[in-house]
Amino acid sequence: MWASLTIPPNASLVSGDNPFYLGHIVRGENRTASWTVNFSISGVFTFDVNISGYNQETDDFIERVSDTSITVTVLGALLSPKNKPYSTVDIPLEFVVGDPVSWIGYSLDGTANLTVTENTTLLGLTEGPHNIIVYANDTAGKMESSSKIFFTVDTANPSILGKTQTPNEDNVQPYDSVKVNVTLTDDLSGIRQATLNYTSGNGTWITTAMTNLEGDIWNSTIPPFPYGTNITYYVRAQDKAGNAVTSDDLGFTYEYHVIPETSSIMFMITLITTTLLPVLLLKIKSRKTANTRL
Ligand SMILES: [Ca+2]
Repeated sequence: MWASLTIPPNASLVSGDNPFYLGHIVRGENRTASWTVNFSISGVFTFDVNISGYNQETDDFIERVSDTSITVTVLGALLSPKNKPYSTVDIPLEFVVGDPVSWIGYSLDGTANLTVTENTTLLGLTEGPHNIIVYANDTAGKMESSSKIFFTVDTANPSILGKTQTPNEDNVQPYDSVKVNVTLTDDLSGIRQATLNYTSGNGTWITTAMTNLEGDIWNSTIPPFPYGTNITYYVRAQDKAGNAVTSDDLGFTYEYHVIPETSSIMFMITLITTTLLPVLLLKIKSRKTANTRL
């Protein structure tokens, strides 16, 4: 036996085979066909379900049509808030209703329903997570609801806790790329993005995206600059609610001066002189002592 569903206008089949194969049915047996249908408008919808197949005993073709009516109220859509973090404590409550309704209300954080007649603003929300459901009654008094929307109020800036650079500020030479790591945290919504901004003092700032290496560590690289260049840089971090802060805002100044390449050679010469000289002197002294014995 087969069951087929006539989909009414303004409705669409979401899941379920159509026609739906019910298998061989013996007398007195029940079989179930199921479909999921989506409605775009409110109204009274009639479904024609057509059952057909052959009687195995008589070989007669059997066909039955049953019509079932259901009333559907489509609330429309809850446009705001959305499932996301907000950087303000006042958030618009915006919705559209598909058809005439007798009542609209909402429940914020599970509290008792508050009646609304039009779009409004949720005022003075506390920092942290919230949820909201909007309800509507159709003219027959049947209640429909939106899905529960989860959102977060986060007005606090991210934190820039620490910075390391490689090579160190006093040891950057020409041809050295400078790797900058910073620790960025944000309690409520988390870090969305960070940039490293640097200038060689020529009036132009270069912005590069920082990469989240692991955990709270974000990284970017400043390319090599010639000897004598002064590099100034800052980090800008933005959370998922849109709050942003720079290391300058927090009073941190990041800069370095590119030293000559030979500085390292000079350093090696100094090292060799200071460590080898005592050894040479010691050897000369030892030989003199040996000569004396002869
Ligand atoms: Ca934040």
